[in-house]
Amino acid sequence: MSNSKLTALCYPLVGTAMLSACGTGKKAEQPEPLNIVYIMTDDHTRQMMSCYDDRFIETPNLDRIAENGVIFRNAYVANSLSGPSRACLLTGKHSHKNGKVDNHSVFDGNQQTVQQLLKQHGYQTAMIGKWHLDSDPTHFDHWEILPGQGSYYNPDFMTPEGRVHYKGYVTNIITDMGVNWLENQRDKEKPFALFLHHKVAHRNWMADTAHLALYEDKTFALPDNFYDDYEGRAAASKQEMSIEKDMDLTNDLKILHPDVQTRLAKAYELGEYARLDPLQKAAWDKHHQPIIDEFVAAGLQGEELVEWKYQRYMRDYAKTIRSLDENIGRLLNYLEENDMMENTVVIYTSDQGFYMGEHGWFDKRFMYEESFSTPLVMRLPSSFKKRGEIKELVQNIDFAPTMLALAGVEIPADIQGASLLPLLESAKAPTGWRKSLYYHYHEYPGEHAVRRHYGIRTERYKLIHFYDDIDEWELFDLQTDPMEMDNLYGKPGNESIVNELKAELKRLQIQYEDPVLEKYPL
Ligand code: SGN
Ligand code: CA
Repeated sequence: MSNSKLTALCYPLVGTAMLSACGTGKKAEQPEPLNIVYIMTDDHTRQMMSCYDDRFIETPNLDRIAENGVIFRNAYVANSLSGPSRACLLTGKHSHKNGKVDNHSVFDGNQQTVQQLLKQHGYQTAMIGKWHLDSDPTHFDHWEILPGQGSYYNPDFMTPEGRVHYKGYVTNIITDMGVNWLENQRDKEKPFALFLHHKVAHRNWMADTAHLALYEDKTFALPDNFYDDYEGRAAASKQEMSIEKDMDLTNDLKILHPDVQTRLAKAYELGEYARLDPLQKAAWDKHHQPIIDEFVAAGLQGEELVEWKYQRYMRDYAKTIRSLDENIGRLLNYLEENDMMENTVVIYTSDQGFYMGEHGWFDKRFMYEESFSTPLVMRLPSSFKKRGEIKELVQNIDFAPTMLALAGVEIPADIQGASLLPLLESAKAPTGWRKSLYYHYHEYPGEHAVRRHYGIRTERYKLIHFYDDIDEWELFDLQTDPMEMDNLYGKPGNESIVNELKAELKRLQIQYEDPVLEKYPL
């Protein structure tokens, strides 16, 4: 074993026994490499996970992960969109470095990835579920992925052997595949990294028929800024992700009726709705028909209509999360019953956050808190000393180096994220952790019309520059204005904080080598 490898092993795999052996000249006890179960959902936001926010729903099984480990209060993504987030995860690099800047560019799977490095160091690697990188997975011993966004019902999967059709509900199927791989398909002599990527809770929020009746009696409170007028925020005023204007009555809210003609009605009727088999369709129609009839008869307008849309949206989204939560419970039970928890780290996160009516929106993309943030909880073996809340600023570019550190693999110098292990190893926060995060969203022109922007977030402030066809800056004081309604940029008294933040933004753009700095020098 080379020295560098030994150093790497001595640090992260700790166990006290291991640490005390390091550097003493005594023969080190060989620690068992840790297994990694990385679960990532799509568009699951902190507002809909009870260990973060208990206003709306209960998620007891997701909360179980945090209860037996840690909850990150300040976890963020680098670019709030599916494909780019997945590329950040696999490479540990910002979008401009890994090349997957938006949902249309093709990910180059020949570049260095976390699964490649893990595999080189003896790990079994598996990728199951939503992939969304437009090129085939590389360096996985096993993969079964949804084509594109995939389907909620009776989904197809792509495998190295070709396309396979499944019957049932996608969240159950992905969990079954994960458990089946753990139980029957892997080499049990080797440590493993399982990437389980759910489709839930992506638009158009199709619930499992088993959960259709849930939340129907519940009225969800409107966020305080539901009727935002976007004053002083030009980019926010130009988006196309409003519940009022852009949420589709048929595709998104399942009102399939000849009197309701919408832009996406045919996409729903010939798409997700048409995939239901006769039994599923019978349950679906039985539940939805009375809602459709009542809606058409009511002829809602104005605020009544938009608030009706909000309630349906919240209910459907909540139902898909119920299914997820039950399936997370099933997977945790499997790991517990098979005595795997003492050598397995379970990571739960999403590809980004989402708007649940804040600013009047659904979707993501903006650097505002709801979509810039992402849930992040980890279940940890007892050898890790940290439990409870972690408040440091962390980002999805940190996931790859964290997995490498868990595996005792040296972290290549070109990885831009930082291992989170120092935050997990001791009850005390490490000194010298990052004080600011960098963000860059690239997909414009594009669906939902969110302008390109980059920015910086510190513990207290956020500075954003929207560029390309507009040139607008925004400054928010998150302490006094957590909902980001009052753009302080250009208002007297904020000059010095703007200058400080711009200097820090420039430092990050240089550190991460973002070429945007050449075009918009700071
Ligand atoms: C689809 C959705 C969009 C969503 C993108 C990206 N439209 O195109 O609302 O923003 O995916 O989502 S839909 O009518 O087809 O549902 S991402 O999570 O994959 O980035
Ligand atoms: Ca997503």
